[in-house]
Amino acid sequence: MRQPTRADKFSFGLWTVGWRGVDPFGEATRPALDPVEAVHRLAELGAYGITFHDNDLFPIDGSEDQRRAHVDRLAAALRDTGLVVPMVTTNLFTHPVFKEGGLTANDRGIRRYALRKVLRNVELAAELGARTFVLWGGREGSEYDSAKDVRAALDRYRESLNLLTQFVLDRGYEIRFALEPKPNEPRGDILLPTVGHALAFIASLEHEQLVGVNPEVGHEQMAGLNFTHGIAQALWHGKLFHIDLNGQRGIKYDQDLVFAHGDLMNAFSLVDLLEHGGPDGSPAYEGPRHFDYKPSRTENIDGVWQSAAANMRNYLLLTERARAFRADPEVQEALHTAGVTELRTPTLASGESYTELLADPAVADFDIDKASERGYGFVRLNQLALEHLTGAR
Ligand code: GLO
Ligand code: NI
Ligand code: NI
Ligand code: NI
Repeated sequence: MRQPTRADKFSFGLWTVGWRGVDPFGEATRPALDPVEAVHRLAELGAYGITFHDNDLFPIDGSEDQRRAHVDRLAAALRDTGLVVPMVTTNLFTHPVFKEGGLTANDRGIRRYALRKVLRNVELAAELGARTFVLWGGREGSEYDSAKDVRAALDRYRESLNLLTQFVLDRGYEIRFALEPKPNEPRGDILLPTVGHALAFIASLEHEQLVGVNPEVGHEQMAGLNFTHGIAQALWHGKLFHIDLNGQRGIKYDQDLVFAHGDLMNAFSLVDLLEHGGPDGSPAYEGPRHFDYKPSRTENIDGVWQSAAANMRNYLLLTERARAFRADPEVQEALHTAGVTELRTPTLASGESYTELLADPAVADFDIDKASERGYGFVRLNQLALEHLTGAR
């Protein structure tokens, strides 16, 4: 198995390897990690980029000089290693001021403060050459239905996105926004809970071409949804601007496991789609392969780097397995039997209207009993996938 290289476009949030293991029941199990150290270690492991929230780098209440010093230190580490910053994001969730929300907080003063915080960080994103700005609204939501006017909150969300997109247009920044859906945690219910909700919301925006989604494996799976299906629909809408890869085992708290350490079959179909779902088996997605995971609390710093490497290795392993799956003539034949390729043929003939469809005797006399006899061989197809996945073929 080959080692990851820059060309693979693997990126990591500074908050991932930097997570100290604080959870609702326990304190940190690891010391703080210097972002400069993280940049150097990730570069050695084969990553091409890092991403960060403003406050992964400098404190929320720091001075301008402090902020500059932290940014300059990071920029120097990027120069030393050649790593890039493809995406930047804002922390609108840690400080108590955001306990009731940021861009959609009931408190107007907090909303204005949050908007300014995002605008300032978009300036920083542009300075560092980032092309994507992610917004994860972890605190945008409620625990109690009567406590949040959801329609007013969506108005305020839209107002914010309209302002942000106008800002990048006016400034001439080449930045697009990506909304990251999540059903719950930390709020009881978060606004824009799934990819589908986010896509519908985006269609209502003034500059909707500048806004897409940043789906996370675990977030959709926390809602019991099929992540590969969500990604396919985001691609279909031309809205997959970024992705958060990790692992999740079923409907429970946000686990942020290493990529593929959750639903392995779904990870396989995801990589197959991303890497081979484009025209003629080319990649369907060209952006960063970004990991948003947490090194488990049980790990010391060695385990942190082992887990970082595991994310990339698993992605490459699955890419290789998916390639073998596609290249197997038996799989091609099974796909054909399953009708997977047949679905690409339009239902109507070219230029055909409902009048002709209604008048078509072949349709009127369609033998539904005979058609019901068809076996699709989906189980065999899935078994072939599993055998490639496990290296049995
Ligand atoms: C939390 C989210 C969070 C976002 C990050 C980027 O569950 O996944 O880590 O990805 O804030 O905006
Ligand atoms: Ni998450
Ligand atoms: Ni997560
Ligand atoms: Ni995420």
